[in-house]
Amino acid sequence: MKNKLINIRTEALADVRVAGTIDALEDIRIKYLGRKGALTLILRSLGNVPPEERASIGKLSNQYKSDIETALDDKKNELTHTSSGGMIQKQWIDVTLDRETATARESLGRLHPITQIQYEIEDIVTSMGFEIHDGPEVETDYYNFEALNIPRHHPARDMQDTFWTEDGNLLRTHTSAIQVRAMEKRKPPFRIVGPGRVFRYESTDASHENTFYQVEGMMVDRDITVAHLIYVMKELLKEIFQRQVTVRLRPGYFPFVEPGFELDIHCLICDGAGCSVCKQSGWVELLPCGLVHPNVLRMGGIDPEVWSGFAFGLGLNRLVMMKYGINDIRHFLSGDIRFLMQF
Ligand code: FA5
Repeated sequence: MKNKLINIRTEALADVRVAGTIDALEDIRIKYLGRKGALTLILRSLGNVPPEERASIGKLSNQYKSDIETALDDKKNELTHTSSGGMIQKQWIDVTLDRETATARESLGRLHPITQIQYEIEDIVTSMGFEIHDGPEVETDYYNFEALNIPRHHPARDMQDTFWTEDGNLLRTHTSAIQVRAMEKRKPPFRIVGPGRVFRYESTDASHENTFYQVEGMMVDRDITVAHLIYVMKELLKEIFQRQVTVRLRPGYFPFVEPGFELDIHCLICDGAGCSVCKQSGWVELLPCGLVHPNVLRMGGIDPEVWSGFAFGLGLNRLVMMKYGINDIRHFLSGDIRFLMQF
C-alpha cells in the first residue's frame, strides 16, 4: 500500500510538471484527488488496511494529498502569470505617453476652409429663413444661361467663358443656375440659397481661379426692394466677419438682374492701403447682386406683376481670403498640407 501511494504521488507530480494549461491541471486534480481519484480511493479504503498500519498509511495519504495540491496551486500560478504576460506583450500600452503627443501623431483630418465658411453661411442664412438648395456641376445651357436672360449669341456669355462637354452641356459658371431650379420647385414667397463649385475658362492670378465656390441667394416675395437687398447683405457680412465691414455699391451689369450692383468690401488684408488681392484699389469685389429681372421670374413661372425679388452671388474663395488674410487664391487648390493645417 505504501509503495502504491509513493507511485501515485510520483506520477501526479510528474503530470503536474508537464501540464501546459489550466484545463490540464484540472484534469490532473480529478484524476488523483477527484471523487473517484486514485488517492481518494485509497483514503476511502483505509478501513480495509490492517489496524497497525492504518494510522501511518492515513497520515502518508494526507501528506501526499497536500503535496499534490501544493504542486497544482504552484503550477496554476505559473501558468496564469505566463498567459497574462503574453497578453501584456500583445496589448502593450505606453502609459507614459501624453495624450497631446499621441493625438498629434494621428494627424486628424479637418474640413477645408471653404467648406467651413460654407457651413457657417448656411447656418447664418437658415436662421434668416432661407432654405438650402442644390444643383449639378455639369449643367445644361438652359439653366446656366437661357433661363437667366442670357440667350445664345448674347455678348454677356463672354463674361463667363467655360468648359463644354461634347454633348452640348457645360461646367456651370455660377450658382445662379440653382435659382432657376429653385423657381421650378418652389411657389413664392420663398427664400433660398444654393452653395456650390463653379468653373470658368480663365487664366489664374492671385485673385482668379478656374475652379472656385459661390453661394447663390434668392428671395421672392411681394414688394421686394433694393432696401431689403442691402439690409440682408449687410447682416450677412456682419455675421460672417463678426464685425462691421465697410461696403460700397456700384452699378453692375448682369442680364438676370435689374438694377444690378457690385457690392465691394473694404479690403481686409491691406485695410484699404492697396495690395495684390485688391489690385491696389483698396476694395474687393465680393458680392454681385440685384433685383431679379422680370424675364427671369417669367421664365421661372412667376408673375412679375405680383412678385418681385432680389438675388446675390457670393464668391466663397475671396470671402475666406478676406477673413483669414490669405494673399493668393491658388493656395486653396494647391493641396499644400501646410496651408490646410492652419484652419
Ligand atoms: C456671378 O457669377 C453672378 N452669377 C452673381 C450674381 C448672382 C449676380 C445673382 C447677381 C445676382 P461674378 O462673375 O461677378 O457674378 O462672380 C461672383 C463672385 O464670384 C465674384 O464676386 C467673386 O467673388 C467670385 N469670382 C468670380 N470669378 C472668379 C474667379 N475667377 N476666381 C475666384 N472667384 C471668382
